[in-house]
Amino acid sequence: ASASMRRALLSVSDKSGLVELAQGLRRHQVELLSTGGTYRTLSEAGIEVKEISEHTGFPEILDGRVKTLHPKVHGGLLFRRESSAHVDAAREHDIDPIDLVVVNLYPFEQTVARKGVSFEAAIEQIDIGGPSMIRSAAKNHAHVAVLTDPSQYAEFLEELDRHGGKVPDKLLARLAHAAFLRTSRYDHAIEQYLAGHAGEAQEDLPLTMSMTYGQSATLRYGENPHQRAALYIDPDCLYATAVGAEQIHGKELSYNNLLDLDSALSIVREFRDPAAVVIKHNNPCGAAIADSLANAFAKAYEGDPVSAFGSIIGLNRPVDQATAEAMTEPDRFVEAIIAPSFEADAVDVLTTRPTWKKSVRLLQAGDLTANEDQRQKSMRLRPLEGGMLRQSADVGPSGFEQRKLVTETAPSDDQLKDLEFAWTMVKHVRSNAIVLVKDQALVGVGAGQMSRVDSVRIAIEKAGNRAVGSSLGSDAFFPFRDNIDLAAKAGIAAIVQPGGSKRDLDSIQACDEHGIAMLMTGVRHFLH
Ligand code: 93A
Repeated sequence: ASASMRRALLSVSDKSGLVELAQGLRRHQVELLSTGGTYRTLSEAGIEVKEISEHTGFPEILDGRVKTLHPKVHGGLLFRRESSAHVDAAREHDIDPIDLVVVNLYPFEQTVARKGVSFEAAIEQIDIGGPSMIRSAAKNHAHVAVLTDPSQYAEFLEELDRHGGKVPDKLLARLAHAAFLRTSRYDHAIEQYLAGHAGEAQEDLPLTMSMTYGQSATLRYGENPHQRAALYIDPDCLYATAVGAEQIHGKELSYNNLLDLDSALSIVREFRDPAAVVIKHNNPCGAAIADSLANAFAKAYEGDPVSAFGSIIGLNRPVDQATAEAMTEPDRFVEAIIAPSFEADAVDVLTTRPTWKKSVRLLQAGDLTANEDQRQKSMRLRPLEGGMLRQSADVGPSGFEQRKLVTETAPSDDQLKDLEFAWTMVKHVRSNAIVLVKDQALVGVGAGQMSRVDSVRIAIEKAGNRAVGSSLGSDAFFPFRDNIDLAAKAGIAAIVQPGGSKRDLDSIQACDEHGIAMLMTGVRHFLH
């Protein structure tokens, strides 16, 4: 089925493409109605068009605040063409059908984005008549078409030509969806502006929320192939993210790729020095900082080369050729790489090496430091069955700056660097989290265990003989001294942890017995 286009109402603020569209409609003998400014543009172009005030018999009043808010407009859009009662009512009240609405709205978003715009000027840009027509037309999309953006005009005319002046149902349905997406975004922009004006947005961490995430992509599947999944992007997020990154090469991203890429980026952006991280199942299995990106990558990969197979790599510098060479060494397999950008030489290496999977996904995230203040205020969502948790992101001061030495032994300068690195990394490992660090590289990780001592044991096992002289970070306090005793046996030299256990003194005493240096930060960094 389809709808015939006999009468159209055009009322647009953005007049681009308007004349061409009107000419196309006239070719199909569509009668054109129009509001003041739009009418002028069309008649000046020599197009036959009637003013809406002539059609309704009611003038535009109140400086244009009321121009199309009339029963002859909304009746003409809303009556059901297949209902004899509706058709009779329309006839009785002299209401002619309107089959197409072409409306784009007063530029509210652009107006409030400008500096120094007065509140009164912003309010005047709240379009009332336009969204009303868009909504009426979209509700009655069984019979009525609605265009809300010049980018839709060309396809619409092509379809009209192809179907002899009619619009197929499928297109009507798509246009109706686009229409409500447009009005919902428009209202969201007004809501955000008024929230700011009313002082609501002044809160540091607003706990009110509006969900305006547009569906950006349907994913092939979710965590597992039998799960359906989609990705949504926050259009208001201005800082560099994995979901906002530009994919310049490789296979389609999967649900699990996106999870890992998100973790990878959140880790490497912590460091000012060249940094690399290797992610598997949302935990880092390798990470390092160094004097160059290539060296950072090599150190990170060496952290756990077995786990690194099929990993996601994060880097905090533009990827250069040397780093690309290091990544593509034989027997290395990487699923995806995210970095601020890729140099042309690096892309060349990463996409043509014969021994390397050419389907590797390359993602350019852009400047990792831009709009950091927005990131600092950002919130994280976590779905629950039948509900949702929301909290501010763990992005503030880590606590390392307020660390206290609690043992007789103090860390050496090198150990202090490793402790700081460990403290940064442990924030990004699922709890209970233990990391071991040597020479500013991750050498052992214990993640996601139900008892802390098991995480210590796993981290030590992963590190092997690299545990000797390493520094340990723990995301929360040690409940018992057994953790320290295990660490001492493995040769661990220094520890950083929040402290706060009833038995802190036991742990401190254990450190003193073993000659281990320990810092307490006072800040816990659970991550579940
Ligand atoms: O002030 S309004 O909310 N009142 C109305 O009745 C109305 N009807 C259409 N704004 C209204 N419009 C808007 O006028 C349209 O959405 C469009 O953006 C604009 C087109 O005006 P003109 O044709 O005079 O340039």
